[in-house]
Amino acid sequence: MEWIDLRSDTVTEPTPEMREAMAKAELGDDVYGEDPTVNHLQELSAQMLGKEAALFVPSGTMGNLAAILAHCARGDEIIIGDRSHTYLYEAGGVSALGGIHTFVVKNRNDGTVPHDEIEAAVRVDNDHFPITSLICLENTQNRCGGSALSVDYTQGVGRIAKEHGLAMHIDGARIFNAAIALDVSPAELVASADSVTFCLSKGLCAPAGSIICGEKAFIQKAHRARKMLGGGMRQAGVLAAAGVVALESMVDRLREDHIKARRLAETLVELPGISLDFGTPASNMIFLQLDNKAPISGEDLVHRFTDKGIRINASPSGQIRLVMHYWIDDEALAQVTDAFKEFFIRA
Ligand code: TLP
Repeated sequence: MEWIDLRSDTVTEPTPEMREAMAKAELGDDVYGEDPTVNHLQELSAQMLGKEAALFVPSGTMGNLAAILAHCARGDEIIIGDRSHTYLYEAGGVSALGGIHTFVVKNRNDGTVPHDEIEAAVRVDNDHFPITSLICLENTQNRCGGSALSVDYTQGVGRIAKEHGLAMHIDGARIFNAAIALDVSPAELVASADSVTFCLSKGLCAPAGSIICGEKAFIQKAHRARKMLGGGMRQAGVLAAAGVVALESMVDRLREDHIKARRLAETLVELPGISLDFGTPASNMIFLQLDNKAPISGEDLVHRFTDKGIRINASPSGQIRLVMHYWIDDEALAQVTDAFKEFFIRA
C-alpha cells in the first residue's frame, strides 16, 4: 500500500499469499452449498471458534444482522451497549429491517456493562413490554479503546442469559485480537455465547467477508436471513480462499499489531496536548485525545498528515483513533512518530 493508513484495520489489502490462493481457488455455487472453498472456510471457522457450524457472509454488519434476525422475532427486544458497533454504526438495521427494539445499556470504558445492569434490563412478562430475547456483547469493544472482555465477564453474561431463557450474541469482529490480548483461545472466549460473528477483513487482511458461528439449527436460520438480505454470493470461494489463508496464517501475527499500538502510544503520550482516552492500548487501537495545549487541531492534523501520505481520522472533539495492522511496518511507524513530533514539538 502506498499510503500509511491508520484510519482502520478495514483498509488492509490481501497479502500476496492470499492473492495466489484466490487465483487458484476451487469454486462452485455457494447458494447451492457447492463451493468447496467456502465449505472449507466454514468448517475451519466453526472448529476454531468451538461451535457446531458456521456461515460465510459478505460483511460484519450483515453477520450481526443475520445473526440477530435468526435469534429474534419482530417486536422482540435486544439488550445492547450504547457504544457497540451494532447500535452505533449499522444504520439501525435491526430496527429498520428486523422490527427489533433495542434496550440500550451503558458501556463502561473497559467495554463491560455491569452484570446487574444487564439483568435489570431484562423485561418481565407483561403485555405492555416487548419480549427480551437476546443479549449482545462486542469483543474487542471498538469504541471502548479496543478493550477485551474477559472469559469471566462473558461467562457471567452467559449465566444471566441462561437464567432468563435468552440467547447471547457476540459481535467478535476482532475476537482473535481479544483472544490474543487475554492470552486465551477464541473458543474459550465465546463458549458461553450462542452465536458469534467475526471478521476476516480487518486485522486478518482478507479483502472481504465475515463468519457467523453457532449451533447447526441456528446457522440454518441465519442462512435464510442471509438469503433475505441478499448475501448469497455464488462463486464466493474466490473470497473464502483469502479467508482460509487469514485463519491459517494471520491470527498469531495480530500480536505484533498490539505491540506496535503500545509502542506508538507510549511515545505519543509524551507529547504536549495529547492524552490516551483509554490508557495503554489493550489491542490494536490507540485513542488519542487532543486538549487545549495541543499546538494543532485534529482537523488540521488530518490535512497536514494527508500531505505527508499518512491517513488518520479525527472527530470534531479532537479524538483520534489510530489502528495498527499488517501494512504498518516499523518504517511506517517511525514516519508516523516523526510526523507527530514535527507538529507537536515546536522547534
Ligand atoms: N468497524 C469499522 C467502522 O464501521 C467503524 C471500523 O473502522 O472499525 N463490528 C465491529 C466491532 C466493527 O468495528 C465493525 C467495523 C463491524 C462490526 C462491521 O464490519 P463491516 O465493515 O465488515 O460491516
